[in-house]
Amino acid sequence: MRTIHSEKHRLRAPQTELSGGRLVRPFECPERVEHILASIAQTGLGPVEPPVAHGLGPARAIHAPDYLDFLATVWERWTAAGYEGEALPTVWPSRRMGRKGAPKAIDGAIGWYALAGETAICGGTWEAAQAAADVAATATDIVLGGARAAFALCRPPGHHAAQDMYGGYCFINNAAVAAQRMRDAGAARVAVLDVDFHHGNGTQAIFEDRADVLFLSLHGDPAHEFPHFLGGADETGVGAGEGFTANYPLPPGTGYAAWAEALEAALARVAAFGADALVVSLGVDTFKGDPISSFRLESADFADYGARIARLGLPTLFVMEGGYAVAEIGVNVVNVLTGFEGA
Ligand code: SP5
Ligand code: ZN
Repeated sequence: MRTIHSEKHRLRAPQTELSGGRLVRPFECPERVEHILASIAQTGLGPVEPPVAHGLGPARAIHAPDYLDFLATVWERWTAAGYEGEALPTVWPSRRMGRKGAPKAIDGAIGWYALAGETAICGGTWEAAQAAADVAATATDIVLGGARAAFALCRPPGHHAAQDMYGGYCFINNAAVAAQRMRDAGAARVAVLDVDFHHGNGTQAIFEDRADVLFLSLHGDPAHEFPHFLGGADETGVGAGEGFTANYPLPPGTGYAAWAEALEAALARVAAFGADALVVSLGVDTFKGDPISSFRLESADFADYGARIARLGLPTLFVMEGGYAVAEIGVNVVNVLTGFEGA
């Protein structure tokens, strides 16, 4: 399997994450990618290639223009305001503060576009996010060109980013870029299967009112887990998209038997939908050793579920999302990909 990867991910190297009331070293760090590349080399998964530059077209197909302008300028505006730390929101347009459109001041604008406050913006974030979108678009084209599968080694991740919201370590929704690109290239029906520990709220928001993209997510129950406000089993789609969103919230401590049961239910939905292609939002924060998550998957389980996904027989794009047990992230990711290839 071919992997697409950009060294520009390193430009996203924040020093801070707001966690439990403290500023800590971010869980979503550049070393994650180095471990994945090492495992790809060690197992001989296949070549690792740079992306083709696509400009902002693929991101514009799913994100709002004012949001992309904000991402492009936030760091410059933050430093121009005289702030010395990384960019973090302190105010939000909360329930009793309804208004339309982002305020002029960067302090207000950053809260307008943030869905969560843990994710610090630093210089280089926008360039890295654009490179990740290029990675997704380039890998999509490999699958559209007839490959059975490809791996988009995106960083920063994307599945929490909505049309006009960043957070949860995400800025451009790489999986949504891929799914939309498949649609635009003529795939009539695309399924996005999100196996990251966290609910893919951004991807759901982008596709919830559409019947051409089926979104399915297995995740920690939002009653307990980030992103807290979305991901319930009762969210099944909106308007024309009713019946084309499927959530599988699972309790803290979920092990592979229960997880795999939910996966089989989701795979049956993909098959019944008659998808022409599959995008997998691949987060391995379901691993038992993940520092911010609560599922109990073992490394061998990742290979098993890669094989189950392969049994759909669909052209498949894997898009990297979360996974914060850095020492094991490479083995867990490559186990999914080799499990898929060996099936
Ligand atoms: C892409 C992705 O996986 N994003 C996840 C973002 C989660 N950020 C907030 C995490 C808060 C977790 N707090 C749990 C502490 C456990 N001791
Ligand atoms: Zn996650």
